[in-house]
Amino acid sequence: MVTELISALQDGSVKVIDLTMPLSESTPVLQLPPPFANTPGLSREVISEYDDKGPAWAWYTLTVGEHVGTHFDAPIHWITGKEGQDVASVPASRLVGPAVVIDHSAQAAENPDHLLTIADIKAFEAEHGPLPENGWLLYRTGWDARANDQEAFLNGGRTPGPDVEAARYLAEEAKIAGVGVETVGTDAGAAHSFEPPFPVHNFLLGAGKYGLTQLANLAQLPPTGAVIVVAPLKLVRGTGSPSRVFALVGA
Ligand code: 23J
Ligand code: MN
Repeated sequence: MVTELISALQDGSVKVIDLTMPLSESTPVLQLPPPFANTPGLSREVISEYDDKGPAWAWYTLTVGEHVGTHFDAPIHWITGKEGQDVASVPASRLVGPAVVIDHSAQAAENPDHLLTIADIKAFEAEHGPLPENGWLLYRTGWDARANDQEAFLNGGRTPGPDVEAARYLAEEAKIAGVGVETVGTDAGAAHSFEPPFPVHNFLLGAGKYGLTQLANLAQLPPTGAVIVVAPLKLVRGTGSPSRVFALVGA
């Protein structure tokens, strides 16, 4: 009941956790190897700043790639999903739902190339039940601790993520709406050399599901029981969008 939710928010028994990384000129940005083009990060130009172009106000023009910072991947981002939804076509009901967290922060600290496997997902499901229908699998790796340092965050392209079979399972078997990660992409850093390349993008977006990257504060979520609210811009023809992402968590 929403009335109970209101009371719980008021008495603090449900907390709002911000899963969003700050978006600025220093937010880490993906770097693909040549010959691929890269996205610009955030930059801005002054329109006016309490000056003769606007004496009482400040405002700026943003230049930013769709896939910068904490952001959402829509199906049309990938060629396998190109007949699918753009960001503006994603129904709001797909952007609010249950979230579960698989925590591999210990494994990723040991080995930055660590991969999530089907066996890991099935072990999680054996303990906690199936991945939630219309919900999100959030993959915790501890990578958010590196987000203030582009070099540590990109780590020379060595970052954890799902392997090919896990990506296929998440796209084709699980009933989830999407997959969220702390790293710069939903795919592992080595995924350009997987077969197919970038399997999470390939399978998940091809199945009409969604991605979320550069999440923060997943350590504050329980393995199951949180609700996530994902708020990308309603960008027509958008392949992705910087997003604000919140979780509601019981005390
Ligand atoms: C284009 C190509 C490869 C990747 C990506 C984009 C992303 O990570 C993204 O933000 O969608 S891995
Ligand atoms: Mn993206």
